[in-house]
Amino acid sequence: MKITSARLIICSPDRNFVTLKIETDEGIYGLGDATLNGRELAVASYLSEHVCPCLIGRDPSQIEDIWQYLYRGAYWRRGPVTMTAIAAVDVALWDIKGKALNTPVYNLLGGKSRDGVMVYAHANGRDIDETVDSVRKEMELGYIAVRAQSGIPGMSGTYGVPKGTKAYEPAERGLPSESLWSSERYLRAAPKLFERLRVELGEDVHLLHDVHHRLTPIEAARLGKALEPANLFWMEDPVPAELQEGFKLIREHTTTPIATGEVFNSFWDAHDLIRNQWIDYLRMTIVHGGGLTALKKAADFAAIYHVRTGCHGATDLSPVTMAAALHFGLSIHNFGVQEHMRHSALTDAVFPHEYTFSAGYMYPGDKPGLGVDIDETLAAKYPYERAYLPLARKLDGTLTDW
Ligand code: CS2
Ligand code: MG
Repeated sequence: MKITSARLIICSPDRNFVTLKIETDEGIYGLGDATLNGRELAVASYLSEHVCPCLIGRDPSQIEDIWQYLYRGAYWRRGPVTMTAIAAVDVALWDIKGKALNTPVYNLLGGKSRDGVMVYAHANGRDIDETVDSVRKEMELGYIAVRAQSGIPGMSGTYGVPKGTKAYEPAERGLPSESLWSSERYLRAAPKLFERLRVELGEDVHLLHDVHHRLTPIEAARLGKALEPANLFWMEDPVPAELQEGFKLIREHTTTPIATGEVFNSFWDAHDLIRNQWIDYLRMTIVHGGGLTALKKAADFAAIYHVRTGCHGATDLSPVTMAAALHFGLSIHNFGVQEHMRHSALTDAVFPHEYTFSAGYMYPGDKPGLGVDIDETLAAKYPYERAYLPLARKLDGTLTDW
């Protein structure tokens, strides 16, 4: 089998997606997600200008060799653009291999380790009352794990809470918007939210919370301690992770489990975090972390240190990544949880897929390959529109992490 073409399908059904389609001389094709929220065309250019020409004529079954060729051969290593591009090729090749061998991708990763993949949904509200109702709604839909994000008293808006009545979508058309942030007000409000959630909804539901990189280590330690009575499943991205050692300080003060890594693009971003057990869950995701080939290696290293996976799964990761994540989550032993921010009906129509949700778990289906496709005719009706993630400033105007 030989690769005969590798081309991009860029579309925007509600939000931007970049999809790589690799076709072969035996009529089998594979899909890879190449979406990097807010920087989509950078990855598209990296693929079309620098990667795709090198794929033509290659044997698509040589997944490991092609991964090494694209990683080492670039000379300039790592970074979100490079690793998202490599991930798109990698996932498309696993899709092709599954189709060629007439088996679902999870079978190529070691087979099923569990019946289904536990997922968590997003709940949010402008205040505690709305957020409690939102978590309750997700539980009524069948989720047994729910992330809760609430507005902060005295602040006009914050991460994770939609501005209008539409479902929360991180990227916004037009130039980046700016919002204000106050760690002091947040640190007063967050523990009250989870105290109320436990009183109203009980102990059984897994509650998660995303700090979204906005605190210092000692502030995160304070929050982790304050959240201990709520028994969170995890406190996510407590601090920016460039200083991996910063997590050591948090760890010394609290037993609230810690998850981080959705912005990681290489195992090396998590090396110290894992080998020192400074985290409990690795959020690095297939589309931004170099693909299934890379994530499998990262997960196997993490397993040695009792670290489990908790892959990122927001709407800015396409259904191709969702499918790949479910095959991955079904198979690896140290699976923790998979994020499931539901795509819109229009996005699901552009990306028909086999995966399903039932009673808190998702299932990738048993179709050969990933079990996801793209309707190119429908996709063409929704062209790319530049969009950005918001920025944040402290009350005194200092730019901070959004
Ligand atoms: C968030 C994301 O899902 C999460 O955990 O951190 O919504 C994140 O803000 C977006 O994926 C950024 O594109
Ligand atoms: Mg997050």
